[in-house]
Amino acid sequence: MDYLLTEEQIMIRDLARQIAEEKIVPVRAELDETGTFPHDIMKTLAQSDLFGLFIPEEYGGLGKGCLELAIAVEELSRACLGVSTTYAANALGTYPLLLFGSDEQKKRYLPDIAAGKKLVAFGLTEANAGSDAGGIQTTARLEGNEYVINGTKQWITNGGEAGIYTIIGITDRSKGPRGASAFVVEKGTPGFSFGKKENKMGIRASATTELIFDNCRVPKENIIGKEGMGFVVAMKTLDNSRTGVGSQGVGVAQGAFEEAVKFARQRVQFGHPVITFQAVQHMLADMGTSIEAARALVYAVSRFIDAGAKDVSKESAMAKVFATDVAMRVTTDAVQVMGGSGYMKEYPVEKMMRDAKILQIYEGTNQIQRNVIGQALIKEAAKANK
Ligand code: COS
Repeated sequence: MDYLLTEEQIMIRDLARQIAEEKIVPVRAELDETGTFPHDIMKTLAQSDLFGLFIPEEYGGLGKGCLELAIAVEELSRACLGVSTTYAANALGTYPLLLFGSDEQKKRYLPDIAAGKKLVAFGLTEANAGSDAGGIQTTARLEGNEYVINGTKQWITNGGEAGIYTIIGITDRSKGPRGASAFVVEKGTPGFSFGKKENKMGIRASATTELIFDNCRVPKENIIGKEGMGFVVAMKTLDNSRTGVGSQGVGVAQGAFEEAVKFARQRVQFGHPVITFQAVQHMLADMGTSIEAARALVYAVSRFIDAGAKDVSKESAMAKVFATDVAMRVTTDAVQVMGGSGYMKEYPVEKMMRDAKILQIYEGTNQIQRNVIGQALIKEAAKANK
């Protein structure tokens, strides 16, 4: 379908696609097998200015929006979700600074992020605070001119690899979620270390670690926004980034779909290529249709955000839940269309199916997304009744 992309957006798509095909496809199986972080690919993305896409020009970026980011993420995801997770988590970690950072913080951090010199990670999740994001235990206590941070963050994408971390800690426990605050912490700060690297089912090229804060002192200027705004910083960050997870879903589904079509044209059974059988055609028809619907929703919500919409919780949750459920279904069906071959590591779809699963879990499970949508519908209905 023609999404009426501008010439610039088409250029971004083509550039990301070229990098994906030339640099990612040849190594994705090995990165997956060995769980190796894609340093060289990150360098290529940096040299191509793709880290600066969504960062304002005044801070060294290209000043583009959510749609351009979605287009780039989709293309990288079409090749390898492990690589695209590393890239997309960088945007997730940067949003707190972009949305709530002071001009000073932006000047200090954004140019290096835009240049790809430093990766970013976002630290909200903890052992006992996943879906229940308000339940975090990490504390940040003000002592003189410094905050002293204590606690452990869990399952943090880009942990250990990133130079900059935006994290949420409790500054006033008595206030519940309103007692949380956001901070920026640099790698190398005394008292800040990393736990074990997780051994994951999928997205194995991406790094996932604990962040351990043991009396880690940061200047009080490292607070993002004001004390007590941490929960809102986290939620608004996720509101912006969840469409990006949707675009990961579109990309991996597209990659798996193309593999399934290619295979079905070549594989002969009962004297005919299996694509000539209606049973296979119907599966492919459903896969292609749902990918197009997911892409249309992700692009529409991205454009809505880029147009300056203020409250996008419901729409971004819709894009995330729809496109990632499509990704799981399509990658599973791609394995099915390819039968025994699809199940073997010789073909990329078994990896795509393993990779796709995380999309229904991270940045808020798909059950949480449905809660967010449900709460928004209740609010809208109450408003309409007034
Ligand atoms: N934007 C601004 N404020 C928001 C918000 C949003 N999108 N969502 C919630 N808030 C505010 C609420 O208005 C409320 O503020 P007040 O106490 O001032 O009224 C506060 O935050 C708490 O909201 P709520 O009562 O809805 O919180 P719950 O404890 O019920 O938890 C959340 C609901 C939103 C935390 C849950 O649905 C969620 O998103 N969980 C998933 C978290 C996640 O994505 N984890 C992945 C980690 S990062 S990869």
